[in-house]
Amino acid sequence: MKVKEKEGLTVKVDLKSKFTGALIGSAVGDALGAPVEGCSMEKVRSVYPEGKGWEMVYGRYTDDTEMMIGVAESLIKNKGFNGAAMARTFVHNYDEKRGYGPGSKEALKRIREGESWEEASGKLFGGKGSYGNGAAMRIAPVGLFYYDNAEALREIAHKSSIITHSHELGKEGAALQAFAIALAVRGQKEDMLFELKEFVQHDVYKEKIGRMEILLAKDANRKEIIVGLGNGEAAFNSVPTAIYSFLRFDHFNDSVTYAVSLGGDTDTIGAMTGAISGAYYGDGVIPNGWGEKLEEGGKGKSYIKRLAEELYHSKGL
Ligand code: R7I
Ligand code: MG
Ligand code: MG
Repeated sequence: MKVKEKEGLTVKVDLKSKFTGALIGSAVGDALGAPVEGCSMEKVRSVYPEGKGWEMVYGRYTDDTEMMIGVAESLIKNKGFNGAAMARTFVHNYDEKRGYGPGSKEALKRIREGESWEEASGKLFGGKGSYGNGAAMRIAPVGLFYYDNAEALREIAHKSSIITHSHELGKEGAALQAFAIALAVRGQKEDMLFELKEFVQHDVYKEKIGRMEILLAKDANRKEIIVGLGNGEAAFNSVPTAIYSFLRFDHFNDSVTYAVSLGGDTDTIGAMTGAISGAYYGDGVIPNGWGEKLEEGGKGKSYIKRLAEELYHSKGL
């Protein structure tokens, strides 16, 4: 149980609410960003006017959430990580209409045709594997399941990435996002950058965290964030942006709308910001209008909420 001091108020955010907040927050961020994925910052503004409370347009989630659901289902069913089982779950859940990245699509096709989950993705992109953000965007359940063990979290983030993303920078992006979620669960916002700096291993991410510190210290405008941190599909151009969007504000909706307002890979940066923010504030702060609009159906919001609760219970909590 975490007790958070804010503006003189003592707000209790219980762990179960943080687990739910992370998964629903991720789905909500994905659905909010989905209608404007690939748009410029200016185009986003024409769909979501500045200064007004944003309304969810459709509430339909994309590949980010479909894969996040697969990670959660597999961790719950197998009581932890099982690579072959997680890969099978991704293949089983795969719905092309959710808009998968080309690398993930190809890796899952190879697995479906019989290649091993450990090898299928390594042959992509000239033999180095993908550094896309597809492993990071779905990692929230790993951040929750291993929130109290940084080294297990790193190991499982890497292993679960390999199913589709075996490039070092794709794996590290997933581990960084998972660790940001773990720190958010633990209530560590003030020292998040310090902890992340200690955690990361690659210079590309070390440099991005350094830039984040500089950008947070001033009132940076959106262009500076896009140039300095990125808003693209590479993990190193989107995970740091999501962490920044969380750290810059004190409310779930401010962080998530800011992330989407940058344009570019809006569903994914929205999802990753929503996961960190939801893990920090709990599900109680997710705007009602957004939660209500989030799709239901077979694996919609009620199902995602149930997965969060099962993840929580599977930790023996
Ligand atoms: O990472 P991935 O699953 O894509 C996720 C994105 C998210 O925005 C989702 O919302 C969905 O729309 O797709 O798919 P990948 O194809 O593995 O990576 C995404 C993109 O990153 C690729 O299509 C490439 O443009 C780029 N990329 C690379 N480019 C050059 N060299 C990834 N790895 C490389 C690389 O090694
Ligand atoms: Mg997507
Ligand atoms: Mg995307």
